[in-house]
Amino acid sequence: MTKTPNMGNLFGGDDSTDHGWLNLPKAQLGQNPNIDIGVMGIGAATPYPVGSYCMDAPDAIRNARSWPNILGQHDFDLYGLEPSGGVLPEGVFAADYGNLDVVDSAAPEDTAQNRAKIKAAVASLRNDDIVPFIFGGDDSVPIPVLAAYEMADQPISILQIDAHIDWRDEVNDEKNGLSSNMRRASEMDHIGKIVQLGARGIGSARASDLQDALDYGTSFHTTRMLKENGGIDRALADLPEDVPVYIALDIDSLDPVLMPAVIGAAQGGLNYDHMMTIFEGVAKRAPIIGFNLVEFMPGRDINNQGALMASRVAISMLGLIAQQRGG
Ligand SMILES: [Mn+2]
Repeated sequence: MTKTPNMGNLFGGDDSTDHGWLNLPKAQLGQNPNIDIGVMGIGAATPYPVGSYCMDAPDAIRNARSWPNILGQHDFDLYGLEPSGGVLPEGVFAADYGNLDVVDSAAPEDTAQNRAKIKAAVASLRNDDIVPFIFGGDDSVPIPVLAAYEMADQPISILQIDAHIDWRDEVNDEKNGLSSNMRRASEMDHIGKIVQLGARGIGSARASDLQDALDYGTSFHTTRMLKENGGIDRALADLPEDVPVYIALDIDSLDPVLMPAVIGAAQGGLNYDHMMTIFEGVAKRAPIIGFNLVEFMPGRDINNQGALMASRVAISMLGLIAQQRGG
């Protein structure tokens, strides 16, 4: 079998996992209080009985781009034609906290333990004033992550970007699964405004789920609305200005042609430029206090295309959070 080198290998990178994402330094919880942004892989939280099909996503994203000094090179997407020192402004530090030791099991005692571990890990980052930057895992991961924001000084906002609204109360009696994350979030006292972008297609919600979300006060902007002239600006105007916001990104919000590596492919999705416009808009509007990228499924990837896209989208968010922390 011929081994095809990825672009990182051409420039001296390697596929091993003993470097952090983008060659970031590795760190351990509670030991690096001077870090601004903490990357962490969380492969599972509360899988449905089918199992956690995204368990290998964090390492696939790490390995998509790993050549030395990648973060020190000019990024045209983030800085345009203004020569920059790289993705992370001077004096802003990110580190990779590795993969949390969660288990791929749908047994209630195991999922309860996963959720407890996730909540504790995210709380530890927050305790050190580190912005959690999470690679899932399926879309059940944000539930315990968001639970860890309970000590927030004020109710926080959520910006969800997803083809699916995730307001099911339960699926076969499981209330903490990937279809229920926004409903569970809405029940948390420390969650305020929820703005949900990118809904489209069939299979995401029953009419009663959508009605419950509207009754809660969720602002929805479907993918078709976002693609209208001024649609992204109108969507972000629904986000309370200067209120800390958590960004819950399901990578299936992207069009499946661009992001094939998902289980819930829905036609007519966003492209990378839409995503950049959304990211830059939210970064201008409110402090970003957490981010997750979930539902990337390496088993469905084609020629590493999805891994490269997930990595690129994440680099953009990393750079924008870093700009906020540096500014
Ligand atoms: Mn989804």
